[in-house]
Amino acid sequence: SESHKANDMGIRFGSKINDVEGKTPFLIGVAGGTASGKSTVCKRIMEKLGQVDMDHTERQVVCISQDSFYRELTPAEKAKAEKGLFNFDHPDAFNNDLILHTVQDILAGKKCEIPVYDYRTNSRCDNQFTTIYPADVVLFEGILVFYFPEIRELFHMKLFVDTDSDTRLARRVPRDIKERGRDLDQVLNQYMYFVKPAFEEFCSPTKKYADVIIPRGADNTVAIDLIVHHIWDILHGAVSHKFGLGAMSNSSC
Ligand code: UZR
Ligand code: MG
Repeated sequence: SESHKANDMGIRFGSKINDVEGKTPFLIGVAGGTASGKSTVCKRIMEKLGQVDMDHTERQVVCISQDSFYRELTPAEKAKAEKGLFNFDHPDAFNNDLILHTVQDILAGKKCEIPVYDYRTNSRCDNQFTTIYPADVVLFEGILVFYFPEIRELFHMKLFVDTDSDTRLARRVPRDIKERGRDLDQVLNQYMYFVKPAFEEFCSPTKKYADVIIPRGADNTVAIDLIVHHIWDILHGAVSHKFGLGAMSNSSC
């Protein structure tokens, strides 16, 4: 069909990744507070673009998480982390150079290796990496993906998942206990001392950089449908975007 034809720039939706190596993917940043539904929004976008059940070597929409880029802690910081006294919601908790270089590689259409992080030990898994293959669309989600201007300005589209703080806390508590091996006191203390203040200081102010704010998160099917349609149009060259992946040249942006 017409919509599956390659556009002027050679973006072929439905072709193998080997064909897109070296091409700039459409890069989407997804920010928002902890447990706002960032991962779920990304999953929905991937599902709606029809990519989820594909093998990773064929898939053309990939999602990566800022959580994979937590930096190695010093022994003193590790001791603090064990007592719940390390601030994992601060921009300095991440290896931001690695984030920048990885995003630059992704934009260059290169295959990259991403560290694997273990929340139970608050550290990187030794010698474990996830391979990210070149794709047409890359989603990068995390609480602070819009914090540093050098990284922020690399996104072609910026989404902010805006979910009420009480809803986020209500989701965060069972998740930390079940999936991340914490106890209730530790979770609530960490939330009060670090997570909430850091959200207000570092994450919430980045909402102003978003192109689209998604109220309520993944429940907001209308917003997700609109975004997916827009991505689809860009991939098929119906709409231009500022980095010139689209086919139309007479756009105002
Ligand atoms: P999302 N986090 C941990 O709990 N432990 C770690 O070792 C590393 C990170 C938490 C971090 C942040 N904060 O709020 C959350 N704390 O992971 C971000 N405390 O993940 O975006 O999925 O909520
Ligand atoms: Mg997450």
